[in-house]
Amino acid sequence: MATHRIWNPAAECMPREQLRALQLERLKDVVRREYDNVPLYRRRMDEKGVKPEDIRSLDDLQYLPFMQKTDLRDEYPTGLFAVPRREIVRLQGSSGTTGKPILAGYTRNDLDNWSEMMARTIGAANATADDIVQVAYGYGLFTGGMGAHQGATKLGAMVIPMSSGNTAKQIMMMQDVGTTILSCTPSYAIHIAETIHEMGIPLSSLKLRAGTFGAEPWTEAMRKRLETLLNIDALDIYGLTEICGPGVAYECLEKQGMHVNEDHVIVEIIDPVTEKPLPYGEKGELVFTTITKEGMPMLRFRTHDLCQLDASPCACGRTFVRMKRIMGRTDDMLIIRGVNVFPSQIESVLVSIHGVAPHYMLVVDRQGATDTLEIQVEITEDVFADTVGQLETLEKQINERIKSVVGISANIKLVAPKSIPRSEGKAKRVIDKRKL
Ligand code: DLL
Repeated sequence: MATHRIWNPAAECMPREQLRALQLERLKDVVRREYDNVPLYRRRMDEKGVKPEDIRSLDDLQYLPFMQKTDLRDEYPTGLFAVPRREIVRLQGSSGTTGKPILAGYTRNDLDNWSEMMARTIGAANATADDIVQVAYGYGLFTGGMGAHQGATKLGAMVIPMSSGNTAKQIMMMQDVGTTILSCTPSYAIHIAETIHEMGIPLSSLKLRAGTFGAEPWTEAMRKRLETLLNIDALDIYGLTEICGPGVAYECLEKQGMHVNEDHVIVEIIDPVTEKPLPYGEKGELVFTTITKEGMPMLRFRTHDLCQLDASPCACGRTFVRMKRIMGRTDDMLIIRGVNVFPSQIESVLVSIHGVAPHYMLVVDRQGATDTLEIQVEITEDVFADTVGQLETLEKQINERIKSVVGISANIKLVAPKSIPRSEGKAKRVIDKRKL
């Protein structure tokens, strides 16, 4: 039996009755703020004939309109902010469905709450001020680096803000400084672990004991592999930019699903087709409502992540409902090397380049622990006759444009006109060969 250290027992182990009362009070408040301050919400609620005062119980949540990633794109950059610009102290972001990122704004209170949510997350690995947390999530607009950094700082742990990449240096720091907790994507953790073994570094020279891994789908088999290769507890953590970033839900050492930080967010599962709420235990799409956010609150944000909720009590003593591993997505978003990629983004780049036909195929694979992306691009008849040098230049140009818009580099393979299979129904544009 694992022993459980709990960062904030008053919140994390709150009796459910009390938690629900708190959620209702906070929900009423956020709905009022959204209605008063964000034109899109007011319009949507008016269209549905719902007023803030109609929210009298948690069940009334179902009468509120949904929000989608496309709303963030349409209201880009700041149309969903619910407070004056000068109260926003931070922007974070992630890729949207087109070339523009989606942006989230945080007030000072939002940053405090996010840090708290992440302190609970890293704290669930039994972390304390005695720990050394190496953050190998990317820093920048992506929420992984900053989120883990702030949470570990709030815990009082010592943070090594490595960001991702430079694996040899990551390993050197682990050895020299005595990192106890590694925070990065699971695929990068596997890459680090395999490199440690390839370099012949004995595990006894490391002090690692846990990892908080997320931002992309992974499996129990990957957990076992990480735990064996590194001799650690590998914990799943979940979040998304629109809600706060990482820290929405986190696993405890029971490893039986991720506790949702329910005093800050309300989680629902809906049927993605009928959009009706489903009871706990059924598989459906996760929907989140932020109840403490000030800068850019979200009511009923549709994540497109497929999951199941589990309301049974957990042996750790936390009372927050748990979500199982993410089981897939209802849309075509891919996560490649931790970056969210929509085929539509790639298409928008391709159609803007002369000599390229709007026919392409994305082939995603995994070499070792690293995702690879090959883009097969059909060229037009006139360009087909070009010299090898000209075609190489075209490949380079496509790769650079993809890199700047999508954020990852790809292997561009130009193919002859009419060689990509045409489909009569929904075009199949992605072959994902990764076997997680
Ligand atoms: O990935 C935030 C994050 C950073 C979470 C670090 C965990 C650790 P976005 O870039 O907005 O935010 O991507 C959010 O990533 O809707 C899921 O599809 C996927 N995702 C995040 N965590 C997990 C996980 C961050 N543990 C999108 N398992 C989400 C599976 C995950 N998928």
